[in-house]
Amino acid sequence: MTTTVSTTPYDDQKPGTSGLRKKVRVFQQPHYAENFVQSVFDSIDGKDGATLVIGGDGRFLNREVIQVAIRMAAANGFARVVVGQGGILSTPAASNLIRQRQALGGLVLSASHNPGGPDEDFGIKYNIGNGGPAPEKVTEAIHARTKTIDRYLIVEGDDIDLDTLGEVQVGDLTVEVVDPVTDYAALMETLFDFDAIRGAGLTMAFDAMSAVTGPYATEILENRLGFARGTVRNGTPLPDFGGHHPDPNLVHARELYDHMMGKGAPDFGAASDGDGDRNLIIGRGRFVTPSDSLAMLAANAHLAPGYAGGLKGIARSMPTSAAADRVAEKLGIPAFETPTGWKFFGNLLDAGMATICGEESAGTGSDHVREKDGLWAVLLWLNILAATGKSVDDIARDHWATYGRNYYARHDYEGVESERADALMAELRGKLASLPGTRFGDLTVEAADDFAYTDPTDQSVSRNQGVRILFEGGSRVVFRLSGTGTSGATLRVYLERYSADELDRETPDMLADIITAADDIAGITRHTARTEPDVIT
Ligand code: VG1
Ligand code: CO
Repeated sequence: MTTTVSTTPYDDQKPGTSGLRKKVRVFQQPHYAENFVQSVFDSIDGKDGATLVIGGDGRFLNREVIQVAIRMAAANGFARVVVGQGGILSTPAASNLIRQRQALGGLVLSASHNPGGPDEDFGIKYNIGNGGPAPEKVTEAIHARTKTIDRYLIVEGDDIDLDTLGEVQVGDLTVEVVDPVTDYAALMETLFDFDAIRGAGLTMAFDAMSAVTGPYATEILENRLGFARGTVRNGTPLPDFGGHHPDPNLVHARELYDHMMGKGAPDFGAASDGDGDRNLIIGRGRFVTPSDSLAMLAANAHLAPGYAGGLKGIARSMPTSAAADRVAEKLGIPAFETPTGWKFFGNLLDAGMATICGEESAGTGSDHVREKDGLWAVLLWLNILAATGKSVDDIARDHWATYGRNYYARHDYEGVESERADALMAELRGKLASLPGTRFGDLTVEAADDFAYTDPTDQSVSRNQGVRILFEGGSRVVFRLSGTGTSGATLRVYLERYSADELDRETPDMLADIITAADDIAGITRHTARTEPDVIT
């Protein structure tokens, strides 16, 4: 039954910030997906008799790759595959299932917030037994294997029925098709006070962006929490996300934003991304930046039953604003600053050093799973609104009055030629040592470095994680290149300015000087020929 198929390596299978992401057409090359999946299997021990979780965000190619991965899992010694019905599992639900089933790991098929369809993006990510993205030493081993791979193992056979719940055999492998929502919804009920949320009389709008959270949000928000039918918009997962970017930001979730800023807005608005791990939070008339959301959730988490005992620590990625650090300081708990990407939070969560983690890119989560979790953030916000009786705007204003406000924005320059983006970063790195003391307008550089992280649990070091320019007075700009794109380079410029007393200013005004300084320092226009970012979040 098991066939050994000869293959030759592809030279572009290096996992990025969150797994291997490429155009669908790249994945459709002969043996491309098989090579990567086999490289994963060749890089992990303990497959014999083990359980593997498989699921994805439902995008184009999801079902095809799942069928192949199941037959390869059978040929590589796994005893059981747990797969979401229809091939669907949100990233946080996959993380939960891996943990619940004590699986060896899982394959999460997604390109997250990137668009889907025959000409768009696909992705494969391996998660380890703690439910989280494989750490760098594992992704490096996988990458090394992709460069030498010469065969893969597969069981020949027909496609299995992914749409019927229950068990089927593929050779010696048992494939269990499970409801993708049940276990995840049960977990949410243990963390949050569903009765209080139900009883609070709140109204809301949730935009699932035609992506994976539709069925989760419909079950949890409408069926269990009693929000009105129609609260969940775009709730059916589509292989091409209806032709949109399933990226919950002010550009791609503009309709929700306009709704929340307009007359008759509900109390609370939220959206999630392609694979369900991101969240966008907008109260009536009040957008909350993801960095602020992390800080506000951490400051109020004790109001939800799952966090009533308090937090052990708060972790954020380096480009995320320091708002969360102020909360940690007040709570007397440690604050951690990690490189971009959820894989760096896993060890801190496993070690019980942090309870809540977050990124400026609309990712927030806790130790309940090992991925960021969009609906979790939505439910924690709802729990806080229900427990306090306050509006999102009240919570935000109270927070700033207590802690001061970190004005924050990210400017993305997309589709930049890779050579140009690399030249910009190289030039920047080359002049870091000379920057301290230099003035740009009214701003003076206090320190400049290339962020390196030493994991406090295993002392592993990750270098070149983004250039930080810190100005006197606490403002800063960070430059890094995206590790999730599939064509050209995306330059991300992260801008932050803290104010203890100016709490009600417009963000662009507060950041204007830093934006000018950023271009002076890095020569963005000179290198990229762009005068404006493509996306501001
Ligand atoms: C981006 C975000 C990062 C996030 C990653 C995966 O990475 O900046 O914070 O962890 O996407 O999120 P990059 O390298 O493009 O900046 V998701 O929702 O795509 O799994
Ligand atoms: Co995502």
